[in-house]
Amino acid sequence: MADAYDPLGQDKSLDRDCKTLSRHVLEQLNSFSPDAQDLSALMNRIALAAKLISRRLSQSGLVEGVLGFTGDVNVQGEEVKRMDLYANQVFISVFKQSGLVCRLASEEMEKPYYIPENCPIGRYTLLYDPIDGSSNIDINLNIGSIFSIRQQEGMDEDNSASDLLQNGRKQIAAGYILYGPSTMLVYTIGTGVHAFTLDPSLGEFILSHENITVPEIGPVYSVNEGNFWQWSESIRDYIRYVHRHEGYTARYSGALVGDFHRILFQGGVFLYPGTIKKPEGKLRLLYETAPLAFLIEQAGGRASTGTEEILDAVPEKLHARTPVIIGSKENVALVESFIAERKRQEAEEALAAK
Ligand code: AHM
Ligand code: MG
Repeated sequence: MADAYDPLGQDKSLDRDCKTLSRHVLEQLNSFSPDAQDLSALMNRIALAAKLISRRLSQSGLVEGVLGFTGDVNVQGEEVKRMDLYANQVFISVFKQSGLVCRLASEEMEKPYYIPENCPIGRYTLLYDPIDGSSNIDINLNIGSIFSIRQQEGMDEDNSASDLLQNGRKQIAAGYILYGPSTMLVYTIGTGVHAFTLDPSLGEFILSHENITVPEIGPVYSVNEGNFWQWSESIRDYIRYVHRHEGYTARYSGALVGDFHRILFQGGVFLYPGTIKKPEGKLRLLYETAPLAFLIEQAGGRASTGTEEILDAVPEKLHARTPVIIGSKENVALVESFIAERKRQEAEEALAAK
């Protein structure tokens, strides 16, 4: 029906443009309580970090000192890129004086970073991977940032952050930012998974996909097959299976966020299993696999280490790694079935050898 105040019927597109991230969080929680306001403000800050990183990336080929290595090696033993450091610093700067976050922990910092002025009132810890898929930075391919928010449960004198060594079910929010053809922010606060797209003309993330569900099964398997001879026999069995059966296709970009994003929308499975050199795999639990596990469970999928749900895994240290099998329920179960079958065979062989 025509509206005297909206004769051109523009309400719909205006409504869409007003679905910003902070408003969405409050709507999801259906509350204006202090906790809801905090979460909304936290997500707003993360969006600001995303915009700053996105802006720098969009000009990276033209500006001196943005691309390339710093010459340093981080706590993970990996060479640090300039963008890794910049993005790490962006999150710190954005959360300084926020009054919200007392402590940040990231892939690029050996120990958590405290913001003492926030600690009397800051009730949250932010865990993050500032740039995921660093090898893609210098060649202008997709990269991401991953984040996770936990309640701060105490403050250690020794800076060990032992309260963080708890399972992923302690997360109150998690998500990622994908710097692709457009910049997208995908998040959950335990009420489904929602995606926002950055509108550069507005400088705002606008809701683009609400209540995303991952298909029960999908065609994609995403894994670095260059590690084939480094894997256990069970993972090789699975890969041989997908090679010999129709309906599977491989996709691997070298950036977890991009590969995960494809699977979230189209179904399939991403794997980073343990290797001979790295029995726990490459990816870190607290700020890479646990946040994505929270998202995939909220979207109706699964994330497993091969022996337990990722969200149940308890890290032994801040930078603990874990093997990961994540995606559509049926695809994850298929990989697990090969792991279980090998285990059964090994147990039988051990029994026979007695
Ligand atoms: P990064 O956070 O240092 O970039 O490392 C994580 C990345 C993931 O994005 C990606 O899935 C994986 O490492 C790729 O590793 P590989 O080159 O061993 O396949
Ligand atoms: Mg990473």
